[in-house]
Amino acid sequence: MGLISFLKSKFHKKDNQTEKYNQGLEKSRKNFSNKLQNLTMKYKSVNQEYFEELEEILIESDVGVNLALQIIEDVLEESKKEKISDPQRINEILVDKMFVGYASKGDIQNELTFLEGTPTVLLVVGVNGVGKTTTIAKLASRYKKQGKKTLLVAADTFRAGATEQLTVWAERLGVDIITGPSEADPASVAYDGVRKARLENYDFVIVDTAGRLQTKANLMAELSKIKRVIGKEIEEAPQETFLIIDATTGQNGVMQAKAFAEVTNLTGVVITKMDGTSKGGIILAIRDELGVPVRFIGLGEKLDDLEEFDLDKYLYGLCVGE
Ligand SMILES: Nc1nc2c(ncn2[C@@H]2O[C@H](COP(=O)(O)OP(=O)(O)O)[C@@H](O)[C@H]2O)c(=O)[nH]1
Ligand SMILES: [Mg+2]
Repeated sequence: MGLISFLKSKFHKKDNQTEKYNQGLEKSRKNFSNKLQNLTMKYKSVNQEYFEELEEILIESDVGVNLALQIIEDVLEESKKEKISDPQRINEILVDKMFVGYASKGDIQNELTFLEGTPTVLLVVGVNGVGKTTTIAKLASRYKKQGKKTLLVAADTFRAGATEQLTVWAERLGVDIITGPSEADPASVAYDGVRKARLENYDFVIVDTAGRLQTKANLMAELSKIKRVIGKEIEEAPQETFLIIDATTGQNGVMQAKAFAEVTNLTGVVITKMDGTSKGGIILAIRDELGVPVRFIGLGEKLDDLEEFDLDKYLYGLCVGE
């Protein structure tokens, strides 16, 4: 059984476990799956042009050129081996290969892990405007609901209003926050936060950063200083470093991801604003370029519009939906 049929039987219409994904991925689905359907209707049997058009559809969905070429090659190989020329079935193989493209890149791990007695420190990085602060609020809300004693740390002391924005979220969520004076050294605020977390037995600490990407050397210096001071308080911290990428920035987002991956050891990526793009293939591109798992995706501006990344739900939302 191909993946599409499997997903259709896995996600029954009645239960709403894919509702968020289906809604958030609506634009992407309209783009991707309509194009696939049109292509299927245009050709009775597949040929060279069919595969060229298929490759174009993948690239237009921001899957990335390298991965698109690879997926097409895999589909071609299997279709030859199995002697399949029906476009409908070729498209099913395509989705199988998209799955493999993601899954073969390593770990699939999403939820954070918490250990008794040591706070889990999450460092959040990414350029201005991608949705860092919003994602931090969403994560704080999620884990607070799970009973985790959560502390926010406003180490973005660079952008005017950033500390205030995080403070407003902290108040709304009813979680604690550590701030510093404006233009304070981000590392010193981070240090104060992690120290408080250790002394007062917090479970979860989320550190907001400015993520300035003027030069790689600067960024590297700033992030490694923050990491160093955090590590002084809690040896294994930060246990997690998430890069936030705005899906609507397309291949530019992929470039940012590569730049950050070069200067810091990322443990996950969060892709925001999936609801605002028609090019949902960016998840596959990021995974292909970085090998880092996509841990969560943002599907809207509201607090509960953050979902744990699930490859099955994602591919279902992109290709089938409702
Ligand atoms: N539609 C949509 N908007 C989002 C999402 N995540 C963040 N935003 C919006 O993106 C804008 C910038 O977010 P912010 O958290 O301030 O970005 P930061 O500069 O990286 O901290 C805000 O208007 C957010 O509401 C998302 O998943 N979907
Ligand atoms: Mg911010």
